[in-house]
Amino acid sequence: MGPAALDLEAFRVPGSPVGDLFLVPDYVSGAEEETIARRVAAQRSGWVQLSGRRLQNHGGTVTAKGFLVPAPMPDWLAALAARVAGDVPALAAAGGANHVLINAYAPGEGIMAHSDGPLYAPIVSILSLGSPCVIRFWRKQEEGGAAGLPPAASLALPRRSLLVFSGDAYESCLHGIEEAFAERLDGSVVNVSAVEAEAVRQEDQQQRSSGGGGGVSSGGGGAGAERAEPGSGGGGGGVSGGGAGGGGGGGAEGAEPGAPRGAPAPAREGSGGGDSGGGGERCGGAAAAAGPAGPGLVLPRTGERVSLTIRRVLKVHKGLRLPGAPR
Ligand SMILES: O=C(O)CCC(=O)C(=O)O
Repeated sequence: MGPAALDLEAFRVPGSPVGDLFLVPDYVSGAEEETIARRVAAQRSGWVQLSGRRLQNHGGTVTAKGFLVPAPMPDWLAALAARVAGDVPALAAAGGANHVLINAYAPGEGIMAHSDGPLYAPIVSILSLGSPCVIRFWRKQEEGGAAGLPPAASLALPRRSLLVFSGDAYESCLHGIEEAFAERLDGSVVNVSAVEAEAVRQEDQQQRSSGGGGGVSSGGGGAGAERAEPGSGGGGGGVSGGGAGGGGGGGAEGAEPGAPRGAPAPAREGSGGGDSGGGGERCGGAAAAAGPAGPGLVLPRTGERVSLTIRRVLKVHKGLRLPGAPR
C-alpha cells in the first residue's frame, strides 16, 4: 500500500490576506530532493535559457489556440505529477496533472508577476528544491497604474516544500519572485517561521561582508552573504518571457517597461495563445503591511532554486499527440 493521501486542508496557510494558499513542508525527503534534482539536471537538452531563469517544458506544447498537444513526460516526472495530483483533490478532479514546467533560478534571478490564466485548471502545485525563496502575491487591479504597490501577501517557500494555490490566490492575484540574492522577510510575509532557521539579520550580513568574513552559512547551504537592500531586489527589471520556451507549453510572460524596483512588472501568462486570464493587470496589495517585520531580516538564496510547477492544461488536442503521450 502506498503512503496515505495527504490532508491538504491541514496545510492551509493561516492568517493570510490572500486566501487559498496551502504549504506542505518537507513534501519530499532530502534523498528524494537529491534524486529529482539529479534527474532534472540530466535532462540536458530540455533547458531553454530565458532572461532571468532556465526552463524545461514537459507534457507537451500548447498551440496558439490554447490546446495541449500532449507529449510523454519522463517516467519519474509522470510518477511525481501523479503523486501530487493524488494529494491535491482539485487537481485530481480536473483530470490530473498533464503538464510540468521546471524553472531553475540562480541567486539573483526571479520571475515577474503574472497570472496563469484560463489555460490551466485553476489550481497550481509548485515543488521547491535547492534553495528557499519568497513568492509574492499582488491583487489584480481593476485599473492599471498601481505600479509599486506592495504585495498583498508573501510566502516563504522552504526547499522540499509543496505550495498549492487556487481560488483567491489563483483568480484574484498575480504571483512572482523577486530577482534577489537575499529576500526581504518584510511584513507581507505571512509565514516567516517556516524559514526562521535559514533567515539572517541584515546587520549580520553587512558586518560579515564588510569584515571579509565570508559567506553566511544558511540552512546547510553555505550561501555567500549577499546584502539585501530594503526596497530593492525587485524583479521589475525585466525578467522577460517569451513564453514557456521550447515550443510553448504555457507561460508567456512579458515585462512591463518601466516597472519600479520592488514590485515585479505584471505580465501575462497562460496560453502561448494570447489569453491573459487577468494577467497583465496591475497588482497591488490590498491589505499589505509591507514594511520590515524585523530589523532587516532576510532570507539568503543558498544556491540554485529549482521549482516544478505541476498543473492541468484544460484543453487537450484530440487529434494531435506525440508518440507515447498519455491520453
Ligand atoms: O518558481 C516558482 O515558484 C514559480 C513558477 C511560476 O510562477 C510558474 O511556473 O508559473
